[in-house]
Amino acid sequence: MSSKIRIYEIAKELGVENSEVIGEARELGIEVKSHSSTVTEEESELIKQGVAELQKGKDLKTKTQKKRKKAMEDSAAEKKKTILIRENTEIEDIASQAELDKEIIVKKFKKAGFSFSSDKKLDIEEAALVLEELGYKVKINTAEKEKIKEVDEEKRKYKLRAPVVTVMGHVDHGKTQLLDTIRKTDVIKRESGGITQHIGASKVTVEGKGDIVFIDTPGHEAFTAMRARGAQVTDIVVLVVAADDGVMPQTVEAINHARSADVPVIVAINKMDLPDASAEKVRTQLSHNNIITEEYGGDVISVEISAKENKNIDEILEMIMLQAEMMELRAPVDGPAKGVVIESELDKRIGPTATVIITEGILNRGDAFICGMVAGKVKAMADSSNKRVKKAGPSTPVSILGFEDLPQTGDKLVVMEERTQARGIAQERRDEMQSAKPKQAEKITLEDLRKQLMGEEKKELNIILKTDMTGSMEAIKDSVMKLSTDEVKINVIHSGVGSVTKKDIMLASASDAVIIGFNISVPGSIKKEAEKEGIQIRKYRIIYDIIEDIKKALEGMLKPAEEEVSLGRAEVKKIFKISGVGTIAGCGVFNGVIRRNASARVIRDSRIIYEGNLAALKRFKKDVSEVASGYECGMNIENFNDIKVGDVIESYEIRERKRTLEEARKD
Ligand SMILES: Nc1nc2c(ncn2[C@@H]2O[C@H](COP(=O)(O)OP(=O)(O)OP(=O)(O)O)[C@@H](O)[C@H]2O)c(=O)[nH]1
Ligand SMILES: [Mg+2]
Repeated sequence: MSSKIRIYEIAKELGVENSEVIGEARELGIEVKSHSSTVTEEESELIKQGVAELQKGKDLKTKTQKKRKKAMEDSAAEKKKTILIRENTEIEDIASQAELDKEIIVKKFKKAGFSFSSDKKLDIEEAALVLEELGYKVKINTAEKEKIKEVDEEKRKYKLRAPVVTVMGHVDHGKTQLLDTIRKTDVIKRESGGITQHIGASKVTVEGKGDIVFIDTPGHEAFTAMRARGAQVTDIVVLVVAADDGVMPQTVEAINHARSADVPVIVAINKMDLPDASAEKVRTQLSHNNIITEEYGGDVISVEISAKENKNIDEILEMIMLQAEMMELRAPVDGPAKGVVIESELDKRIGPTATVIITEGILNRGDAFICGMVAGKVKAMADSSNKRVKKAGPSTPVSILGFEDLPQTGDKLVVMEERTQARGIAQERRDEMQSAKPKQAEKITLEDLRKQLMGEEKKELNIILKTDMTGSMEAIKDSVMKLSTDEVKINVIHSGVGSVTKKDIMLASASDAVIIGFNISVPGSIKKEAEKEGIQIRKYRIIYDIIEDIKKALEGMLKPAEEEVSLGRAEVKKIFKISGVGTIAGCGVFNGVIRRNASARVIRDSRIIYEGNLAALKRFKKDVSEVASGYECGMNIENFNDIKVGDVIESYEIRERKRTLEEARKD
């Protein structure tokens, strides 16, 4: 007799699941119960053959899938052979030109060994390499290449430059106070509500040691983007932590920004003058966030200071200088000047201005430049103490006048030989933006569609936002959008820097929007226009107030929560059957009140057996609206006659209660 073989032995030998072997055996008409069932040697051979055939089929399937995918990629490449790229092209842009999924491109990048984050800007070489591998031809925006003068990096003259130091930390921990003390200024006093809502740069000379450029950032949670930008242009982060408050959410956020920008951190443990200050506690908390100070055996410098009482301020300056020396920060002083916009605003009298930190070369009055999508010529420049200057070299923050339009924060400024060239590039970049735009507007998610079909469209609050500066616009937009929930949505349908215009009113009127103005004034004629159109213009000076007000408005739009409130209970003592009326329950109220118009339920042995309304509530044959605890009454329940002695009748109401946004988010 041939030996018996168990199912799991076959599965193991073939490297497949037991279930597959069992399935195949049954297909062949061999009776098996489980993986430990046995089959004969011949049967085993038959099963093995069957499973092997199946496997082949599967492989074929995945191969076809792979082929199909490749064909898709190829045909996309075929259709659109040339892709236009330029310096700092975004992955989105390439994906849309290539008509490929963003993920495919991201994967290729990773495979090619480039570090990658989704908002990464690509340089020309990287983008070209990957696209060519995907079968595309690449056209570099030659127009730009020719116009932006090539510089021979090797021949440039490099000089030491001042460190750019960004001060970060939680709200109210003393960042502005520290800078005020260092600069001997009084910026805090001029701030609305005593909080920083803009990014500000200033150059400070430390006697006998050199210059430092400080960037003050806001600590309020709304300003994440501003802090992130602060970290990007910086060489060193000074993390201010109040010793009485310790490490707080925006302290942690600041640590993360510093880490992702890969810049060294110096910790200023502030407010050491306060009685409940504990530097130890701060250091321990920091160590939990991977900031290990020297005292704890790490390499992060920490200095205990009091910004208010001017204690140890020299020491922190010295530490910054030391750190900077170690970093040997250099920048070329020849070649076309470059810079980064850290803030921009629209001044009614003088037009658009921007604060730019120069990163390379020397910017001169009269220089033509391109900055993001805006061309310009330096008409005037002022340093951080508002003194007019003719030149500005690396690591100098200057406010520049002469932009043809408002640049965005983060835009890069590059000096050009001719203003016409700059205008040409600006035009090209704007055109490109325009052609990319409508595609985005068409995007409608399945979710939206489903909701529309089901007639449960979201409630929406449309907002037009006008602010004094681009940075605050971004911060407000971000934090306001975050307030949206599944039920109520906020649309910032338009945002801009500068005062409210007639166009804004028209837009608000057409789209039923509220206009929000931040740190701007509204001319009388516009106010009248708004009144005529029935448009609300709400003005604010502090970002918290905007968020609070919008929260309230949204909460008003939420569907109220329904809550059951128990009013009282009665026990059934006697039953009367009255023909034509039904069953009347003679009850004693033992808790709260029974109300005629409230809902009622019948409870028997702790189980609800009926819910409905009262048809009648009587005391001594008289109809009453309610009966209080301690009294007897007669009740007739609508459409329910199966009442028994011992049942409990509960009177209850459903009340509506306003929900908060937090609740709505959890629901
Ligand atoms: N006792 C004491 N108070 C301080 C010290 N430093 C700052 N303060 C006070 O703390 C409060 C907040 O200081 P700011 O400098 O405005 O704080 P900030 O970190 O710039 O705050 P945001 O810009 O809103 O993030 C002010 O009332 C300061 O006077 C200090 O060393 N000791
Ligand atoms: Mg501040």
